[in-house]
Parts: sequence; C-alpha cells; structure tokens
Amino acid sequence: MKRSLVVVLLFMASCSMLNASPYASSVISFTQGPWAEDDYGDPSVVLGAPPSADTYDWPISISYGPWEPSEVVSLGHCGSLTIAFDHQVMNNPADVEYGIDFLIFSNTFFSTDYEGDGRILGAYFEPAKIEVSQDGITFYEIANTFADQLYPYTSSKGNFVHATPPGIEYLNRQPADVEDDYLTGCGGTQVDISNAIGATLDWIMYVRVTDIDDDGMADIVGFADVVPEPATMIMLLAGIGLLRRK
Ligand SMILES: [Ca+2]
Ligand SMILES: [Ca+2]
Ligand SMILES: [Ca+2]
Repeated sequence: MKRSLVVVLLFMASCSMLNASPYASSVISFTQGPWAEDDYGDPSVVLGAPPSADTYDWPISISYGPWEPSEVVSLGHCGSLTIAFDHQVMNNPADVEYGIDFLIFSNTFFSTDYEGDGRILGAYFEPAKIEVSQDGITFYEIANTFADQLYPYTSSKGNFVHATPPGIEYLNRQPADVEDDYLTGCGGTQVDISNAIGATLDWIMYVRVTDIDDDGMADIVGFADVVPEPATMIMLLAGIGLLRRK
C-alpha cells in the first residue's frame, strides 16, 4: 500500500472519530411503565454526556448518583427506552478495553456507613434488560448484564469513554479505594456486544433497555461508546493491515 494512501486512510479514520459523538445521539422510542415518580419522564435527558455534578455542584461519585429530573429518566415498571448512536459502536476484542464496547449510566450508587468508617455496605440495583441492534428492527438480548446495576459511575476520571476492569470487589471497602480500582474507567454498566444471544455482531448502532418485572424500576442517565486509547487504535489499524509496509 502506498504511504500517501495510508496517510489519507488514517486522516479519514480520525475525522470520522472526531465528528461522531461517543454518546447516545437520538431517542428512537420511549414507553414509560406505571408507578414512575412524577417529573422523571423526559427520555431526552439520556442524550449527550452524563452529568459530572448535580445542579448544586456536588460531583457525581460511586456513592452519590445523579438524582434530578434534568439528569435521570425512570423507565417505570417494565417500561422501555430505545436509543441510537450516530455511528457504529464496534465490538472491541477481549484484549482492548476488557472487551467492553459501550457503557450505560444510571443512578445506581453504593451506600456507605456514613455514621461509621465510611465503608461500602451495599448497592441499589434496579435492573433493566439490555438489547442491541444493527438496524433498529431486530434486537438481540445481552446475556448476564443489566442496566442500573454495577458499576455506579464517577465523574472523577475526566472522561466517560473507558471501561472498568471486571470483577471489582466493593463490599466493606472505602469508596476511594474502589474508584482507584476503576483505573481509567468511570463505571457504568459494562456491555460486551459478544454477549449478544443468538448473533455474532461486529458492531451495533441501537440499544434498548427494558425494566424487568420486579420491585425496582430502572433509571437511565446516559450511554457512551467505549473509545480505545489512541495507541490501541493504531495497533488495531496495524492489525488489519492498514499500516503494512509496501
Ligand atoms: Ca466486545
Ligand atoms: Ca423492575
Ligand atoms: Ca435506579
């Protein structure tokens, strides 16, 4: 391959990455189930980046989730929300960002022993089923992963586009230590497209979340494509031959 062509291809790849938003760009459909709290019915709050702080400038952390109607939409009992990204969300291989492809942010948080030593005592989960699609018509359920569950997200990492290592323990630990274990990740539900049931998907563009039939009602705050570090991106391009010497 000619070097000039390689440069043009890299330029095009970086341009398309710059133009695309890593966050959900449109709401396709929303059906709120019964029993949702008043005022938490605007699905457009999930578009764009999740909030870093509430309107009183309290930063969002793994023990202080977003809570305002301008930040959170409640699915209600068995309600459903479908969003689209403005680009293909690629299925990262297992050695890139732990294989995680996109994140779903919610208002889940760790409860702490605030009258004692501050350790984490538990977590508030209100799980929603996750489905993915390439065309917005045929959806595939993601196995064993639920929105409004692990991990509560934090704004302390500076961005919302990196995955959190799997299997972080949290009970009886200090919140700051757990956030340290997130490394460059910010939390959120960690979704691997490879866990789609009944399909092998290289990419997706649509995500549907549906509250499951239990006591809790899932709340959603945002969606983010996981963007590999630039060095990893160049390695990926090299791996598929774009950087091969002529
Ligand atoms: Ca993946
Ligand atoms: Ca439920
Ligand atoms: Ca919730």
